[in-house]
Amino acid sequence: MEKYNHKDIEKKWQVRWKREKQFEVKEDSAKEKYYLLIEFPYPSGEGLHTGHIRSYTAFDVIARKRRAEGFNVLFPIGWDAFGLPTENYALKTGVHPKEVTKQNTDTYRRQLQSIGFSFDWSREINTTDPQYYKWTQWIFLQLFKKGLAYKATMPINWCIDCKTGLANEEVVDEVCERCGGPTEIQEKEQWMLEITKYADRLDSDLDKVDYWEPIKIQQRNWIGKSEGYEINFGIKGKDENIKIFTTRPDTLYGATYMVLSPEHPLIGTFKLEIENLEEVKTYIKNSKQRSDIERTAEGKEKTGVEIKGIKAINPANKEEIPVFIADYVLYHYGTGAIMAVPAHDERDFEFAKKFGLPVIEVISGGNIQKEAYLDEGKLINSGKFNKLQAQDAKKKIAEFVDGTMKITYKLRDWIFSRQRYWGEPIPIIHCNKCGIVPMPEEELPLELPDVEDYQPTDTGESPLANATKWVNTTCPKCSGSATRETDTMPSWAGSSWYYLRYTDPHNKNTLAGEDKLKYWGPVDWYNGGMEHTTLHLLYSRFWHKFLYDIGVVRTEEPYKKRTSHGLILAEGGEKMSKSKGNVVNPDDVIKNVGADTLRIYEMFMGPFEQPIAWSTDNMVGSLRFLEKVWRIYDKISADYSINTALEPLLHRTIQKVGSDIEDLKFNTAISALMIFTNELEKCEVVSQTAYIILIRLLAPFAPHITEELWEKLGYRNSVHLEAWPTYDHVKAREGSVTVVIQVNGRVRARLDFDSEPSEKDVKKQALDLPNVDKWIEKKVVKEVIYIKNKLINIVV
Ligand code: ANZ
Ligand code: ZN
Repeated sequence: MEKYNHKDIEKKWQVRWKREKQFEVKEDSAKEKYYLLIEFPYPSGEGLHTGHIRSYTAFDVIARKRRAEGFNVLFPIGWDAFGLPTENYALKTGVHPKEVTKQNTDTYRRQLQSIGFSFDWSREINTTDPQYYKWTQWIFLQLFKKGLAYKATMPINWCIDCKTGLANEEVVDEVCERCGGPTEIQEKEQWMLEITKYADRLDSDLDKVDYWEPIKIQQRNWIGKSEGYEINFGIKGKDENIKIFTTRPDTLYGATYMVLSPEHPLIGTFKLEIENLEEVKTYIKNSKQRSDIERTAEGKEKTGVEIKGIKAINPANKEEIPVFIADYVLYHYGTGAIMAVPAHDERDFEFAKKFGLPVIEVISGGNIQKEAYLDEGKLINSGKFNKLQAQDAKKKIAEFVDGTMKITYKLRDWIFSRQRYWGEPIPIIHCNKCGIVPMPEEELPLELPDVEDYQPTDTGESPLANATKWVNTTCPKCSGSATRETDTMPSWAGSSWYYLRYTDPHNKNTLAGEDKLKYWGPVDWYNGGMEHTTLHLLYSRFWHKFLYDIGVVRTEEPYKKRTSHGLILAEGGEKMSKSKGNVVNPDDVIKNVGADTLRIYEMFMGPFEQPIAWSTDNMVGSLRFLEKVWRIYDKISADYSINTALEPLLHRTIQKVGSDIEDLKFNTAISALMIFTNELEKCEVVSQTAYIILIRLLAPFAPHITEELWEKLGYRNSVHLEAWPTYDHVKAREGSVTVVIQVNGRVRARLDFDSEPSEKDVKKQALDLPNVDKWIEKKVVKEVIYIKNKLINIVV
């Protein structure tokens, strides 16, 4: 046979699959559906990243396996195309963002097609298409009508370079997530979405979904549910109270001072009584420039000012305690005020040391001379509550001082305005007479006007404000003259519901037909970047729950299962970046070694969930593997009786490749295929049956070469329409050995070996097992008795 020529083969099949619309799907009630989703890419100017290819290949493998298992598989793709990078690039080059987006999506489409992904291209969507964002705007209007979208003046994070407001989630380590530039706090009128209304469900419904554990943990931490009590502290000589939120009412007798956040309204109320008002005011002014993250950073030097002339009363022991303002207390958490217990809280401890405040130990067990004691223990110095366990004292002390149980969340409302051009216009009209008026739904989409100048402004207004013709309109209510909202939506808007549109992408009457949503929903498996856990994933769960509440979707959660992939780094382990010149261009790789080799290499390079560095040297191994598979074709024979010795390995390979794919262990699945291929290569002739199985198992990973070989084998149908191979449990275990492991004659574990193990191997592996180690612990191993292929007894 001729040499393996990836270029011709890949071209040939890509053309044919497209012509035959092989991966387009329709609803089919006779078949069970499976909806697989990968995060749609942001079409950047750099083109497709090797990292995209890693996760897309992985899920293309799963999509192909599911089809082979008989499912009706929806595996769509589209473009998340609004956003700052495109706009910034457009500003730099003078090309309109619309044109930039078109160029970029064309490149991405060509690149994705050159890798042979089995996407249903007839369902391609683009968030910047007015026919798409019509429905993004429609959802916004529903949120507005239910009171979940509101306008408020808020101190927000402002990116100085991008000249736009950012959500809290978009500021990472004090810099703008998009441009890496500095951010500051500015007071701005903003559209907000009340995601906090859903905080409780977003937290508790995590119990109902199958998300990878680190993803659940990260979401839970971000939502930050906290159960505690609100307790009132009196103010000496006044009727007012200071309400605090605490999770530790058991430490109430140790509260030696109080702290108000600088924004706390009580400071205004007591203006006349405060003896050092100037000092207090200066402190408040300075704290405005610090973000919440900065203010609460661990180990940050504590600052604050005592409010002189005001004293609070500890409700437990009626003692007078001083009141401070300090920026380590946040206004938007709890009640914006705390009781400070330096003996048992680290921040309070640091603050008390600095300001020479008393530290009273109320939970025994620590060394409060040195540090705050955070753990459990018995109460001391706490009047009639002494000797109680801290846990048990919580409720009792809270009740004693009339505290009320309270659940708070760290989650804040979603800042939904951006002062930039390249986003969905917010469909709201401002009328002098009627106020804020929603646009009539029939008039959607509200298209982005084609302006000449979309440069961000220095006034903090969106560039749309200059599009006078577009801005000036009439009020839908009173027909008087009115103006349009000029802020646009953040790029997280379009991605919050895109998975719904894929089910019915061309629908003109609704965001997706009810029957389609019913058939395809919910997404069965969704994979994406860990960096999207607190942004996109949380936002889209929120929108989905809202759509559920208004009867648009039928499930409470959008995604049944969620996993994440590791990043691909440049050779040497650094991040790939244009400025470092270390970006691997997939086009070059495909030209040199082919898409199938690229796919195999990216699946083989390392554990899927871990970051891994690119290595062009290692990629050659993947090419050699495919060449080997190709060459074995010349050895096949129709004789079924040969290679019987390989039968157990064949069944084990089917078993392992199948289960490894489900566990996202693509690297070990490929290594199993390599082992099997090497064994076939050693045979002088290879039975067609064995070869066919190899091709079918390899097909999801390397779709082109396997399709070509399939055709050569004489099949008319695509290999990708074949059923997934099955295996025989008994045969898979043939020749394998199970050794029972005893410690002092008691069975503690078992070890499985594919073939007869050496005595040394058994001993080593047995002693390494945690369940065996536990029984040996620090005892001396006196004797190890081994009965070949059956049993090992460790005597201690
Ligand atoms: C007294 C106390 C004693 C506290 C102690 C802790 C330990 P989580 O679990 O994160 O909800 N706190 C309350 N409101 C705050 C605010 N606006 N800014 C900064 N800190 C605030 O933390 C709850 C605890 O954080 C509360 O319980 C309060 O300090 C503090 F030994 O009250 B604690
Ligand atoms: Zn009006």
